[in-house]
Amino acid sequence: MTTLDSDESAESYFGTQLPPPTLDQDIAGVRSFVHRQRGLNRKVVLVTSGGTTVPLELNVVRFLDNFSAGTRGATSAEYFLKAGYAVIFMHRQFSLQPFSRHYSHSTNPFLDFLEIEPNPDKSSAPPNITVTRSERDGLLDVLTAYKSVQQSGLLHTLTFVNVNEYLWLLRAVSQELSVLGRSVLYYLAAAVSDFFLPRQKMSEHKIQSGKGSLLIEMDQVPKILKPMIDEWSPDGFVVSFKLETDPALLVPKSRAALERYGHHLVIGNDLHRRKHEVVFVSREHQGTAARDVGINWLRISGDAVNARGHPKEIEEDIVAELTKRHQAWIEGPRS
Ligand code: 9Z3
Repeated sequence: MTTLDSDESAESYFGTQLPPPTLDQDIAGVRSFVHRQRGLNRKVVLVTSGGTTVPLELNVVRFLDNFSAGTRGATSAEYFLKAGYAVIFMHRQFSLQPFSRHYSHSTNPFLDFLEIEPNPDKSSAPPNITVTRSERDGLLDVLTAYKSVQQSGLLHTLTFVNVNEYLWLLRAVSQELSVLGRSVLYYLAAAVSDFFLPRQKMSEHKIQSGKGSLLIEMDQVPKILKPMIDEWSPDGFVVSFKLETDPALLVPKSRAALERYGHHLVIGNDLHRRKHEVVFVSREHQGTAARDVGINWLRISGDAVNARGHPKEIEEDIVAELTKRHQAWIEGPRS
């Protein structure tokens, strides 16, 4: 297989794979959101979240998927909103979302917190629905934050399912966001497939069995961080995530990503320890040699609680650190 230079491979990808049918509509929505936030002089973060699928057929019956539930992205989006950012939340359809994530149907079903009580005024009137006493404070916190974000229009949501939709959207959204210059932060937490099946190689209809084993050769997904940083949004503050399952690879691979793309920060996380430990890999000083790299671990203990006495989420500390670094980038020297 020939390895293409990353810009070239991104260009050839977009030259051969079709855009999703809703792209223009999505771009128009992002454009007006960005325009509003720009007028208000607000910082904007693009949070990508959840996993991409890789369809195996044009009339898709089967696809490859990955484990990501979108917890990192949905949780971080809440902390960015709390920090005063406007958020574009680009997520896998049906993955976790800010606020509603607290009452996910599988881990915390909201129907279990509701009670039916007879209407005390009129026996013929429909009963009232109330919230279980022990859940009220928690729900009130979440609901208050949710309503306030809705009212202020600070959250814009976009969805993708497959890796092709993700790539087209990321390119278009980062091009739209580039007008914000340094005020934009990219927080790329989606779990993006490394391989895909180009439409030219896909079977039109459901792959039939009966011919023995199935062999599929996939192409490499273009490394789009490079054109994103060099061309689409050169002034943005870009944070990517690196996921590994072998702890020995985490720092070297995060470092290699930083050196390869020349962006601001790679946050490395191990699959099994990701809720308690991440590593920040960044250049000590912007513009310095790639070998002058800072490695900073961020850890929380399993029983840590936040200011309200709820279990602490590592995203709170990740976002606090990022907002500081982003501000320093905004105020830093222009090259
Ligand atoms: C991450 O590493 C995220 O932190 C997780 C979050 C996917 C682990 P959950 O959604 O999990 O909370 O369940 N995201 C980036 C993963 C990724 O695809 N990175 C690419 C790579 O590792 C580089 S962009 O090569």
